[in-house]
Amino acid sequence: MSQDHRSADPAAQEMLAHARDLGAKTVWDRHEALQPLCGFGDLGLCCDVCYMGPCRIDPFGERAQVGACGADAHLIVARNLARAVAAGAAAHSDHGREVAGVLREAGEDGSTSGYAVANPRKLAALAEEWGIAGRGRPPARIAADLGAKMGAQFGLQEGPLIPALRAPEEQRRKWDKIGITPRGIDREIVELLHRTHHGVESDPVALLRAAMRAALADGWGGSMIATDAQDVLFGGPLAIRSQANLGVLEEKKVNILVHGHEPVLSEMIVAASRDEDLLARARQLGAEGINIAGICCTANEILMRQGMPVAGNYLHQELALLTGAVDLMVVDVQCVMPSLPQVAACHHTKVVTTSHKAHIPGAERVDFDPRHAKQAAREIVARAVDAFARRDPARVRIPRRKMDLVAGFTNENLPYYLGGRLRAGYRPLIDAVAAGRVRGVVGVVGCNTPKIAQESYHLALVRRLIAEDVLVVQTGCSAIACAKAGLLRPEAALEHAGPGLREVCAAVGIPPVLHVGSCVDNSRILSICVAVVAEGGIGRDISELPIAAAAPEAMSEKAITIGLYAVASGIFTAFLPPPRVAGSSVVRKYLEEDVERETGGRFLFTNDIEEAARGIVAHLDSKRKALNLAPMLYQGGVRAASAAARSLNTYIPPAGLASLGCGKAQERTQARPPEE
Ligand code: MSK
Repeated sequence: MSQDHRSADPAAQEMLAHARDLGAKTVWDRHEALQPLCGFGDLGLCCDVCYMGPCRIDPFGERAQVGACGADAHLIVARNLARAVAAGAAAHSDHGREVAGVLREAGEDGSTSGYAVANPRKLAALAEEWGIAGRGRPPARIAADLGAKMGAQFGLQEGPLIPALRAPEEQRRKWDKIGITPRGIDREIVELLHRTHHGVESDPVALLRAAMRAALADGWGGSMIATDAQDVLFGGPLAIRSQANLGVLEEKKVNILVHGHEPVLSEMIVAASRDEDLLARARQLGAEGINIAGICCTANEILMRQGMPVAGNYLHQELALLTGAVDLMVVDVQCVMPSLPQVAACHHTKVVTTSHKAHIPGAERVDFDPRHAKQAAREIVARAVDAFARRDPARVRIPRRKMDLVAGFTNENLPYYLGGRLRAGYRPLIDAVAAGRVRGVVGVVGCNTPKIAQESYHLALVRRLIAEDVLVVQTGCSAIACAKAGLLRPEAALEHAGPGLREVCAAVGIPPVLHVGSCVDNSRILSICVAVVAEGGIGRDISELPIAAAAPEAMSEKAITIGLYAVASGIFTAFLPPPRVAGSSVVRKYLEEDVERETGGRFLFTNDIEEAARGIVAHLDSKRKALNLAPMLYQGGVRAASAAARSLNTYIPPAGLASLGCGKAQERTQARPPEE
């Protein structure tokens, strides 16, 4: 049976067919077994905040219109969304806190095993920004002070976060006006959760503003701190070549997959895999070497800085284990499926958890303490080498699919790639936008979900945008999707880009799709916006720029938080599938319309990728018009891309969402939540 309704990636399709032969269950099987999904939950209309319920609101007005406490549909939907935002912000920000702690310890007394300052230039720039004495002091001491000060931002009770002061003045004025200037990250998350407790905040719009404040504390706080601290510890990325897809697994080598999010672990495993004694042991057991590849955002972290290959994104995590070629998968936090040990049991593969925050029954355990990082990393690599000896070569099946890519772009290095060493800056890009060669810049980010054929929306949207002369910047699993499809190669400009974007990419030698990192590195996209505003010429504020964002296959609470901080930062954001907001006209109207008057940004919620693409292009054109920029130089070359987008539009929305018109193409038929 064809698997193309599950994934657009031929490697995934091959492994899904193999999964059936092995009798293995994957996320797609589990998702199908859950159909039909709960219609109340899908609409956001189920409330389990207190123990009088769970209460469910009838979207058709025939039965209960309020919960036991009196909360109506709008409050329930807003509360559910706010709780998702708090969880998403907590995940990113806790990651930032960990890295800030490692940075502090790396400098304090040298007790942190194996970590040191790799990027003194960025450290010096940050020290100046954060008010830390730098001149004449050893980098380690500066790092210790910076790490301590970054850590203190999490508990900051009053006053704006230091990194949030990077936002353009006009944007900060808007935040002040509606009271969403972010304070300490922990404080914002705790306050938001307090306000969602039974009997506290009863105004859905006030709650959504509080959610924006917590989201801003993530984007301009926790995530930005994570990115900065990681760059200091592990080095600022530079454009780098690598490869992506399951074909990066090597038949004759020990294969270790690193999966999760925090590079504190994965960087050390890469280092341990180069230790001569471990390599010698691998050779003794018949392996030709040790191959490290990544899944999800850990993949992005070691790709950006070390050029390590990427095995896949979120929906690839189980498929990679089914190859029988993975000797060990080591995971830390976030986006790690609890099913991994069961899938790994099809072969000899070990799954190892490492974080004190994340245990998986059935997995092996190596406690990872950054103070003894190298020791733990060596232990993990040694276990993988031993597992290789138990691999059955006859059961190995690696899809022969891998694709070249270029990654490693950042807000710091992009000016050099655009303008060269002597003319570094965003001016060439700004001039290209002003002259109508480039329509605008769009960040396409986020996850995969079994609700949508894997990658189909990412690829349809990105191909469509670059054909419309839009420069695309990417993070997370979306970047991996485009990497696997070849869109991160410079040649992709010749194959897919519109004529204006093609000229610019050819002139400066960049791909039309720029990979800027992991989920926390969405902060790099904010920083690019800040730099473009500062350089001047196409808008005095983020909301005036011809830019937009999209999360075409969103799955996690983090994605919702990222979307909300993008909107709060003045960015038009297409979000598919929509979060659970369809049950409240008030919540949808605020997030899709009214919020634009307050922050300059807004959401487009839709299930239709073609509608998202049209909305984004129309938004860019409206911003160009408002700025009085030149008309686009070339208007052709987009029809084929549009047709490709339509052919990949395979998402079938749940009945509940369809009924309330969430997305354009749905009909008001067969739309009832399941009977009680
Ligand atoms: S890993 S949050 S599935 S992008 Fe950052 Fe991918 Fe989404 Fe996780």
